[in-house]
Amino acid sequence: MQKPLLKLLTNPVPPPIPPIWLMRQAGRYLPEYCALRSKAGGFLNLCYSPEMAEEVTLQPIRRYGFDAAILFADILLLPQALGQKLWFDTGNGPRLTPISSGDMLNPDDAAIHLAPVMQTLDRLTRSLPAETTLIGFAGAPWTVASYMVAGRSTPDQEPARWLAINDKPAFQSIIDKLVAASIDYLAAQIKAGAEIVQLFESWAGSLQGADFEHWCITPVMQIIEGLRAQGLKQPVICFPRGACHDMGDYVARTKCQILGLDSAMDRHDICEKVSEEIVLQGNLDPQCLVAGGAILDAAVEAILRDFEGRRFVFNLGHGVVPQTPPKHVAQLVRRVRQTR
Ligand code: 1CP
Repeated sequence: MQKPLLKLLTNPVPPPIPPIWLMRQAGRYLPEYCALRSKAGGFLNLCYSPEMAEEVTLQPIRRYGFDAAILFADILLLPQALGQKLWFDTGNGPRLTPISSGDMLNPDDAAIHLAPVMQTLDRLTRSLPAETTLIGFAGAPWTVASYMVAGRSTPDQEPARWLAINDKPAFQSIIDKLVAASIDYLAAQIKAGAEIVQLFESWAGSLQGADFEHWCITPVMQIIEGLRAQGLKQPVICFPRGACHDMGDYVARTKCQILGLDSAMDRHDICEKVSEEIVLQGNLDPQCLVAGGAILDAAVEAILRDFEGRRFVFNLGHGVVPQTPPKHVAQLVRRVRQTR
């Protein structure tokens, strides 16, 4: 039997039941994740231990039987592999020593640094159920650079926007290093067993017009081109969260195969603008998953109705939030898989 998610990509006819997986399906809403994280003594220890990262990736698959497992890692492991200091302060999210130029990055030891991630994928190819697709990922360069320049999470990516405007060559040198390193990183993930890769552009919403084209579209296009140039044909999911750009143009230029939609994107508009060759993914509001009950059922129903006749992957519009009751996730999966 072909895996449902991979079958969706090769078959032009939409299946009666869409495949389902969730961004951040592993994480703090699961008690078994919290238990292992405290045993590991920190989030990064989890990411760099192939045994524990494998276990955390499998936890939501055991509970819910999702159609895809996403590698347990983080978009900020790549800057760390390029020599930037990274740590996680409990409660405060990621911290890095800020950089202002690509000269401060060194790709020489990146592959050695990231070898445990490849071991996690290799283990997963053997431990996942036969029907589950394995997804690898990286952050898109603009999003990753926004953390590298600010040294932390920022609501509007001001430090990165400032550098991009005031010293464009310096910011370009960071983006160029990230493009090259992301191609190598994703190619290695594919060789280690990832069957699809997702590029997370979580901060697409802070740029528009020519800036969006230059810092969001071009680098993502270069990464996908770089993978194809190596003969790697695995599908790529792009998730440009909050983008105000025309999504028809975005998919045509990046040449992604799957487009991830955030919860604010208008499903009717997207269905009109994006070619039917492109598989859509999304876009349940994670807050509906916190609410559960009739609110959740109605939101799921609306998505199934709006995407009827389209090839799509059921997912959220952003990651599962820590306050989500695990039983609401079970309700969601049951509802999506219930024959209509
Ligand atoms: O246990 C903890 O406290 C750590 C919380 C956590 C987790 C579970 C972080 C820190 N990262 C992750 C895992 C993770 N991150 C995965 C794999 C797990 C899965 O999806 O099931 C993935 C794909 C990511 C990707 C990621 N990391 C993104 C893109 C998606 C998004 O959420 O927009 C981003 C922006 C990050 C940076 C990051 N890492 C961690 C946090 C809390 C953040 C976000 C910081 C911010 O809000 O700006």
